[in-house]
Amino acid sequence: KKLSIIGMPMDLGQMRRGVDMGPSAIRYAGVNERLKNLFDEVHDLGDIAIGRPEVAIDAESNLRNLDLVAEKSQLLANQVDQVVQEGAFPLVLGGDHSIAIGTLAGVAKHYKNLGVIWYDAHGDLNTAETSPSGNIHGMPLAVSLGIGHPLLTEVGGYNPKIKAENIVIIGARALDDGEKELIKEKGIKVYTMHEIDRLGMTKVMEDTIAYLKEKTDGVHLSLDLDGLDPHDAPGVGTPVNGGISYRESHLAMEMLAESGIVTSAEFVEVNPILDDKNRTASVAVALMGSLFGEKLL
Ligand code: DIR
Ligand code: MN
Ligand code: MN
Ligand code: MN
Repeated sequence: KKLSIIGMPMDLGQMRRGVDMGPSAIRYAGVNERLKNLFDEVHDLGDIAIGRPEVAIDAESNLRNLDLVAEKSQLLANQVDQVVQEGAFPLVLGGDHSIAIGTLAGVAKHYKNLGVIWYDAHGDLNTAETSPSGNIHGMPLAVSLGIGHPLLTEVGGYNPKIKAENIVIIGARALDDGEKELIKEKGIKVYTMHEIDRLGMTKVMEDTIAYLKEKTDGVHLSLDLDGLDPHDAPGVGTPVNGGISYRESHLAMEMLAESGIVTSAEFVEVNPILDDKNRTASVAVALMGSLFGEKLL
């Protein structure tokens, strides 16, 4: 089993500076050392070149950094595509959540029915019309469904990447009105914090795994650190109280490891400037350990 780590130091999908340092923070927290015993080979491919581009709002669509996000997403898509082609597991380190546009564009072409687990306080199902912020990090799940600006939906050269019935959102507690409508219209499966409190994470993950296992041929885990409670993961740009705990998150990762369904992953929104002594990056690395099969005993 081979793992390829790709850094995507892009902060163009939102307004808080610092999330471009996420890949550095996660490497500093020891991702390579932590995962090297869980794979036969671990290759750190370094970072996608983002540079220091000048930021700009697209006047026509009101999307922040539209052209840049589209252009940089294509670079990530190409790299991820190559990793999957080589038979390695792609692990992408963000960056804000807009990077999922590129990750999914690179992964989904290799699957007929890619499942997606969206672990997040938010739905990331906005479009230019429904977005309260114009920030593309609030849109990647919609974009991957083929809903959004064509410059974004066409990344990778095909569209859509995924189907609504193959998505499971876990941890939602801050959905915008347009996102709620889209969830209902498309029948997207969502475990909000209410269901997590009520059913427990064990049941939520059992159901998620059973739901995806029967109809997908691969599963991408897109883990936004703001899915966790800000007490456990303070270094994020848009924290929301009442989130998933550290232990519940480990349990979720351990159950995914046991299931063997996950075929690609990304950990996003780690912002070391907003963090408390790199704790959020450390949480990300610990969760990766569980996702890839670390055992307590
Ligand atoms: C909000 C925030 N729904 C937006 N989204 C975030 O700007 O669209 N996603 N923070 O993770
Ligand atoms: Mn920057
Ligand atoms: Mn997100
Ligand atoms: Mn979020």
